[in-house]
Amino acid sequence: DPSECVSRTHQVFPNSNNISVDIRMPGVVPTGSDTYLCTAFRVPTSRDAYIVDFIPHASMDTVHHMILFGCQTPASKSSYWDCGSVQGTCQGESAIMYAWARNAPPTKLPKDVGFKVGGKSGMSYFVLQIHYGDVSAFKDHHRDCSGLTLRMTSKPQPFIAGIYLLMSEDTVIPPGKRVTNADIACDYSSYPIYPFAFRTHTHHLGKVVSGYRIRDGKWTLIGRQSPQLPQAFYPVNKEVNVKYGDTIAARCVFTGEGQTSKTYIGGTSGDEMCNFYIMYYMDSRHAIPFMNCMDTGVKELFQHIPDEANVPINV
Ligand code: IYT
Ligand code: CU
Ligand code: CU
Repeated sequence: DPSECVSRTHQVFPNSNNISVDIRMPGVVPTGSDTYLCTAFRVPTSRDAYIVDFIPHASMDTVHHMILFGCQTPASKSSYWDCGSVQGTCQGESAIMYAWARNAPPTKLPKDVGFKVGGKSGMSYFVLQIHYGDVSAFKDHHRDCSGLTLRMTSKPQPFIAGIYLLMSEDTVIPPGKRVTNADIACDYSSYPIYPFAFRTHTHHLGKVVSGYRIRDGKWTLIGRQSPQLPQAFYPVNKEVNVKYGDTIAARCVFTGEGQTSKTYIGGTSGDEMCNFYIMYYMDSRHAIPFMNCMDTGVKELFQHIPDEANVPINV
């Protein structure tokens, strides 16, 4: 139905604090397999608003994954654009808020938790990125309107959702070498965060990615996953909080087997990335919506990483 094929804001109940926002591809026909398309939508309020739920609408046969970013300025002014290579998603900083991947359960925010957008949050636009995998389903030239519905409220939420991103900047994977680790660690020196979901991301050479909290020398798993499985946000293993004085650490295990040249960190599918994302909530009184860690940590620290972090997950 082409009438569903537009992004729009619904003021569902007059005089209520609630709105829902549809962010849809504007009836696109991806031209080749593995096309990344992006569309931008202005946050429909200049006041602070809170996203409390995400409802995915994706054609299962063609959409490989969807990611929602928040940013100040989208990379393009077009109704949609190719955001796979040259043109990215946002100009300047961007923050990931939601990821949907085929064959993975969708992420739910806990009660009383919302992502803060609009107002002074620095999030004026949503950018939706869709990775179209197999496009043979488009032989009939139908148009795709996959996307998300965001349920939003202007009512301040007790807890603010945020993302802590651990990423490696300088890993080099030698060709033929069976195992290369990318280690990342930072001391945590802010108000407590309560992780509830995690996401791993590498390209083809990643075998397993694990994230931990280290408190008094004891390593507690936040999440461990194969980056070759759908790269959605998965629920954390058990309740782990992170507070002032803890260390947050992650390891990506790569293999250089079958490669003929060195692999570096970079943006193409021939490059690699090592990312561990923690989705957390935090008391709104001192909330920090985005944090990241790019340090390699001290070598001695990783001598104590649990063995499971080195065990590849075969898929
Ligand atoms: C070099 C690298 O690892 N890039 C990652 C992490 C990253 C995410 C965001 C870096 C920046 C960001 O603003 I959001 I600077 C990366 O590009 N990861 C991809 C997506 O961009 C989210 C991924 O799928 O995790
Ligand atoms: Cu994908
Ligand atoms: Cu990547």
